Amino acid sequence: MRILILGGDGYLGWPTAMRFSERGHEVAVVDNFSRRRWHHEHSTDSLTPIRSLGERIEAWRETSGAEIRSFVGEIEDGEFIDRVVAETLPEAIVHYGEQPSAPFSMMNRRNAVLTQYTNVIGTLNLLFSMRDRVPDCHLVKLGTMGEYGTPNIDIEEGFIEIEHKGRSDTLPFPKQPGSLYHLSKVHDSHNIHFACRIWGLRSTDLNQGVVYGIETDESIRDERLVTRFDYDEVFGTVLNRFCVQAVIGHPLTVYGEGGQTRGFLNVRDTLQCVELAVSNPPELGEYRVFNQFTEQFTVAELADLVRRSSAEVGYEVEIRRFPNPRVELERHYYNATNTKLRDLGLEPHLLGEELVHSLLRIIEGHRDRVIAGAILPRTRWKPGELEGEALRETAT
Ligand code: NAD
Ligand code: USQ
Repeated sequence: MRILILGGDGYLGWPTAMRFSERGHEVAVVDNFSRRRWHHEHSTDSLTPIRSLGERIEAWRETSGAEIRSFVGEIEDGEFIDRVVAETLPEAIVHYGEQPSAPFSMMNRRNAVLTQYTNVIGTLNLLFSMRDRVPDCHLVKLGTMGEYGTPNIDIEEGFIEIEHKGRSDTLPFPKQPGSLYHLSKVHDSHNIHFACRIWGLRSTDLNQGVVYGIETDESIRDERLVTRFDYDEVFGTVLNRFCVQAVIGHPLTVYGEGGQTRGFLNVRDTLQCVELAVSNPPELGEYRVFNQFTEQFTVAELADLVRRSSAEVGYEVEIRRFPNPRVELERHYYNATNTKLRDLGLEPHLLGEELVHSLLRIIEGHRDRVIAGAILPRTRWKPGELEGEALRETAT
């Protein structure tokens, strides 16, 4: 197949590009390097020393013999993305190319506007190009479990059957996201659903949970193929952060009570899920949603797992509760359905001490690159609210 990967220089996009290329597909990637730029602006960096996209592509060619084409530009530039779609005529588009951080989107007005503009307008431009250039193409769009928020009922996969005043219908599941980033994904979902209903496009919206891990089958073949790995308070996700904190002797930064529950998955399973979605496309006109995670954990459970696993390899780890910089429930009901990808054949890599050990080993190899000052939470959902409390920590 001809597959276009938007955000192909990112944490998930680069390993995905290699995976589809390895399977013999014709792969092209699009990126504007905004993730690299935002790190530069915040004086942070990936823990893993990632190569430029050009070097990665060359290393992949040497290792596998396969070519990956690249296009550098902004997806929200409608003419640019239209040219790329017209030139590559993809049969599937995997769309990772958005601003992915909740804290980044809550930092200030500029970042909030940038997040919603780049994410929502980027996807809208893409939908027009698909309508006009490749109406049969399958859009596999990365959404997020955070679109649903934490309702006090079971979370379904995109839609819920509702009975109301004696009548019933299947309608989009209610959305109550907790950040302006997560909200941008809700707007995307509405626009994509609209394009399927009105123009007859086809799409799979992958409501993905929090991803952890570094290695994939392709990235381990050559150190130049490694993907990025972030641990800073803006771009790092919770389990990746906890593992880096364990290695450098920083207390694990549990926000609030730590009872926040989320869906999680290994980066290897992200690749499996995206492959399953691409290989099993929906009908034209169909908009479907898969909840893409393999297990649910509370933040406190993850902290315990990291403490336990680290102790086994000689690290003494302290868990600390920090005043929660976010506005979110710290104790709540959470039960999300995730059967659709399993029905298609997903075989999860479950989280355990072995995985944490392997993460710790990889992190140890780069510990001299850790910027310790980037770890403490500084971005507040309500600026001013926790002023003066940032460093007042409660030992558990
Ligand atoms: P990432 O920032 O590493 O990757 C996104 C890539 O897209 C980056 O290389 C960035 O430079 C590029 N990009 C961003 N905006 C662009 C634009 N307007 N034009 C062109 N390129 C652009 O993030 P990631 O962690 O790989 O996440 C990929 C996608 O998956 C995102 O949409 C994110 O919201 C979603 N997601 C990620 C996670 C996770 O835990 N990492 C979980 C759920 C969903
Ligand atoms: N948390 C801590 N300590 C930390 C970091 C986070 O307690 O040091 C808590 C947060 O308060 C939150 C939970 O851990 O309750 C998850 O936070 P996170 O930063 O790991 O993840 P989140 O902000 O939700 O965003 C990440 C990705 C995003 C993706 C989302 C999937 O950055 O791109 O959409 O996970 S989901 O959470 O399912 O919406």
